[in-house]
Amino acid sequence: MSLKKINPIKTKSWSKLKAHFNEIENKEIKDLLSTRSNPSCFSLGWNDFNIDISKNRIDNTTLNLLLDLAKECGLEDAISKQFQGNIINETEKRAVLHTAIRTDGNEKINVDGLNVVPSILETRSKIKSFTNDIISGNLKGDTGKPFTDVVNIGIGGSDLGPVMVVEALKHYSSRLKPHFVSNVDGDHVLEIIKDLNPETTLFIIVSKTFTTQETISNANTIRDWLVSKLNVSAVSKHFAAVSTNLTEIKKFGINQKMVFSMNDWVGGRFSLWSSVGLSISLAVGYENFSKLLSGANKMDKHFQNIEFKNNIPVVLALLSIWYNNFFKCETEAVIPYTQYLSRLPAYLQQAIMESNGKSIDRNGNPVEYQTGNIIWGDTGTNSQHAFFQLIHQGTKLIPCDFIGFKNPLFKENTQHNKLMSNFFAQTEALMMGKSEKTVVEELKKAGLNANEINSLKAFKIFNGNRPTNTLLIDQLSPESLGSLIAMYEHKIFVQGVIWNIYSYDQWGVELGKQLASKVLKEIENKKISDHDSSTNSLLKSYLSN
Ligand code: G6Q
Repeated sequence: MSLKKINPIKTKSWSKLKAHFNEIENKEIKDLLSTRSNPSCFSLGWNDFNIDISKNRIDNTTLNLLLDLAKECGLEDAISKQFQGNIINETEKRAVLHTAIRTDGNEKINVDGLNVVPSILETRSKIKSFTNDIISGNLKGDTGKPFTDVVNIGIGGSDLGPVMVVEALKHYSSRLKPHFVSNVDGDHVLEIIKDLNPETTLFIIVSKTFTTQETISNANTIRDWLVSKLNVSAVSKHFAAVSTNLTEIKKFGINQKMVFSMNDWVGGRFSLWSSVGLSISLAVGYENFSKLLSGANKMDKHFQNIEFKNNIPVVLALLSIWYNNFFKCETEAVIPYTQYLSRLPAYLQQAIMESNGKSIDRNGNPVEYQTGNIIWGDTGTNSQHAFFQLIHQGTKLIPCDFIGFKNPLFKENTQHNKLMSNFFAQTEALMMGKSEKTVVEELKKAGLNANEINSLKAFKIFNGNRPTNTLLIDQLSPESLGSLIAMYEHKIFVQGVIWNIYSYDQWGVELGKQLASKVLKEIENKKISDHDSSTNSLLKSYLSN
């Protein structure tokens, strides 16, 4: 059964939200804070997550109307269809079950009438023994030496999730050193392998299709390098593969024991929980990988079972729609206050923008409203010294997620209070701003005369009223990270359901790929065919090199 097709802007709640927006548009968050009838609605506690949404341009009515919108758009039905394995990715005719691969094993999940849980657990146990064998040194390279380095060869969904998680969980590292090769840029792969010892390096080719140009080119380059350094029989000991394409894996020369399967009901950008996460398991050990899955599974249960008003992904998604569709915000920023999450914004860019960057609705018609948010961000405090100027005083309204942790990871860390004081201060400053009166007082105190104050004050005023969500979590652990990622995954789905689009396909990445293969042939044959005048002249210039 497919998802319902409901045009959100034709719903009663949308009309009410429009009228309500006119009332609230110019209100100040700091005033709304004191007038809200039920302040506890603006704070969502769950496990070790404490999510404060009170610094938003909303009141109780806004929240209620947004919750009505979710109901009117059939969200409840959509969630159960997703978890039941219905074909909700209709344009690719697939179920969407990344949630199944982090099952706690106590449920039955049917795809085409077959319970897939046993095979999920089987793959997991293969990941576990492989990980343990590599880390313990039981499985060795061609010359009998234990592996020291692991290189993940993949791109897009077969790279961004693993690379983000491995960086995020660096504190929990195993003895193996992880590396990631993704770009078809040959310099990228050569830069990475130049310092590696072929005798002690394991390569994992991660490609659902095993036809992706970037991944296969990098894998071939690395295989040639390995063969030149060792010998052709080393390939079967130094390469593992994660894919659905068993025929191509065999042709590459990979040993069956080193092959990990994938399912077509797990989309690339949601696949880090599957054998695509093999590099995560190797980098942090299977126990930690398993905790990551369990944290995600807990968030899945929260998302499935908790009423919408206390449902974290649902509420965050609705707030995002509020800003995107009513305030007409173009972008959202994600600012983690931990260096370990430096890759989170890039990961979310794919997850969010590839999923909801759509302009055709589920009826096949062009949408009449804005979809897909543009996501960007970087870690605090670094970003404070970079782009925060624009968030504080620029002309654009940019809702931000601030993600912080109560406890640091190093016991010896004496700087955590400094980090977190910035975390709290920034959201307060964004909301409160700084009034003309305060600016003038400060300038007077600093000894400026009236003329100087008059010419300077406008530049020093902060209008404030800039919305933020604060996500305060006990500690960055495999489990809390799993929950955090799953939270964003579900937020994406909720928005897609309400926008009446298909979040789980990605046709928009095809056109450029097709053209690139045509252009490559032309470059190789040194014969340019009929492009537009701009592309023709650029290609001529490239070929004249
Ligand atoms: C993600 C996309 C895409 C995909 C890559 C790699 O949802 O489908 O990013 O993951 O194009 O594809 P392969 O795993 O097939 O190489």
